Amino acid sequence: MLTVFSGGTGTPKLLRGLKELCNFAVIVNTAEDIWISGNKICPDIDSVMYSLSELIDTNKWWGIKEDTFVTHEMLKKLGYEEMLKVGDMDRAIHILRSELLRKGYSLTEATRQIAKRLGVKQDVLPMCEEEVETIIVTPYGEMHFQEFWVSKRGEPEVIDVFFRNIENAKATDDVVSMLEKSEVILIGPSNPITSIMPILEVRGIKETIYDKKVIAVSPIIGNRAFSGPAGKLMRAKGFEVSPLGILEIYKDFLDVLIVDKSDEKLSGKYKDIQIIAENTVINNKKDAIKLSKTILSLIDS
Ligand code: FO1
Repeated sequence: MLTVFSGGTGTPKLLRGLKELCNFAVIVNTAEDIWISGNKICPDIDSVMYSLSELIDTNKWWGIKEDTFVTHEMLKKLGYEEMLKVGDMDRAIHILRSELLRKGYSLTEATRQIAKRLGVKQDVLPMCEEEVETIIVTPYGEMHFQEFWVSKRGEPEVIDVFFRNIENAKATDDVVSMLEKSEVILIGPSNPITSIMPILEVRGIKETIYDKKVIAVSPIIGNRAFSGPAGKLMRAKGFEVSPLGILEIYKDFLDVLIVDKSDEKLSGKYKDIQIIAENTVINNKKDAIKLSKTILSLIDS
């Protein structure tokens, strides 16, 4: 079995290709989740589900394609400003999730039900049930990741990043049994600090991946993050912003790092880790399928 660790942007792009070629499960970051207007938004789970069901808005890589924002705009007219621009169809998913949670279902079960209703065939598993929050420490104080990224447009200087309540988070039974069944772990091209680190820090996850084949796709090309604030956050955590910085973060358990063709000079062996260069820029489904084929060839080798 192949299990993919995913955040909300880079990896869902890849999953859209991978799903055409094989079956897999996805363990998803929930540390960027936030309650807005009475509903729980799980941006990364939703982007994974929307990508796997072809509902994703491929312009923004969050939300549902052709969504409208009637409720969001009406709330604004009423003087109530939501932190995130929530689409109407997207909000329907948040309402259903929150109702299931209020009825006592776990986030794992609520996600399973919603994914099934959206026609998703793969197992999409939240990393844990406990509420964990990515907090960005800035000169203006501490703020939730969404406040930093959306309200403040990722502009404040980042002093530190931490995951509130991670010490109480433990892998769910579903995550544990999926990891037991998995021979290969794929760490997608997601932000290593805010998307992948929370997954690795959930008790019971990192411990289980040392004896598996772990393949990662670098979200950093040259000295720049492909998208989002990965570069800024890596720097704040003391890592070099380069594929080698990614290697440094994952080196304890990594077997293969896929870097972009433009970083071909890095290919070869670094300690025990194989570095392979491939086109990692995903502009469309064809790119996603091509990169997925390379990944699958590495699994078989
Ligand atoms: N990102 C934005 O930059 N602006 C938004 O208004 C916004 C709304 C939003 C609503 C639902 C959702 O699931 C995601 C949303 N995002 C928005 C994306 C989100 O802030 C982040 O890109 C992810 O958390 C990164 O993984």
